[in-house]
Amino acid sequence: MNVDDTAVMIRDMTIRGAGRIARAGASALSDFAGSYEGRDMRAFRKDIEKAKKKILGSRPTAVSLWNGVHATLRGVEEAKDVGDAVSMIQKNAEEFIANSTRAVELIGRIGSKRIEDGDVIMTHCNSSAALSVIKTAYDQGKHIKVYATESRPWRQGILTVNDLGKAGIDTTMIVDSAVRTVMTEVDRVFVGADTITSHGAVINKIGTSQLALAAYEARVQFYVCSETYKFSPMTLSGDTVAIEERSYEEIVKKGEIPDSVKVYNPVFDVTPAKYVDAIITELGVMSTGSVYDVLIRQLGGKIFQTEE
Ligand code: RI2
Repeated sequence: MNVDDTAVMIRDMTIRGAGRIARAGASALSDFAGSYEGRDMRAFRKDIEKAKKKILGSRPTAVSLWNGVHATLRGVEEAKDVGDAVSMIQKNAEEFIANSTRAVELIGRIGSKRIEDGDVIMTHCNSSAALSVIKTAYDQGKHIKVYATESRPWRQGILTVNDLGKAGIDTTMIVDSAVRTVMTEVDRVFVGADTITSHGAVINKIGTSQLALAAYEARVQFYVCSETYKFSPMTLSGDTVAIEERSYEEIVKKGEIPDSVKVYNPVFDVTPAKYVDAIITELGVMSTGSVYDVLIRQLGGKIFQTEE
């Protein structure tokens, strides 16, 4: 699919979910490179840079998109000609897509060990990583019950309950404001992530931090299911994560409230590391304190941005 259409579909959430938008970005850049007709390397660099900016400008919060795009363009600076750059991009994208898809499966297998027969689970929004854990545990024959939040305003909970319900899992949908009431019945919470900072704070769908607080209060285990490409290298040098705000029309219809009333629609929130029991990744289950280590290894020891 072309870059412009992909950027529009990510922005309007036709393609959504932190993992899916990263794979879509990688695939669009690969298609762009594959259909490039020019042979001038300088022009190619400029054009691919423009394409990269379009994809990255589509949604600001999930670092998965940034990491997917950069993994796809790795090495292009050193390519000797356009043909070389194109095959690098195609190979990188293919690898990124295959690895990120496999990571979701691995997270499912690793995370399912944390679920016991008879567990009552709560999840929020629609995370393929969290659903992989829950569905794998169910497929292993564990009897589980799942509470899934509606996740206003986009109501991604509808996707979640459809997926779980069709899989045969005992599923109950709740409104977001029922989280604290229901938490007393829950054994474990599993949510996804859009970005995890170097000190283990989790940026995920708005309302995640409420689940975390309610779980903390009720002494319920709170797990974040996240591929390691959702770890943000920029946060190592102190960058903060931009929280996307979307249109008021996702919350109220035009004319439903007076024009003088403002509507604030942040779509992600930050859960501090202290409320997270563990992060389930494709590398294994880790504490929030281990995110720093994984990032350093991913970056080959190069930690801080310098002026050079
Ligand atoms: P997976 C989603 O964002 C939700 O916040 C979800 O928890 C997160 O991406 C991770 O999803 P949105 O695109 O990568 O619905 O686990 O705003 O599928």
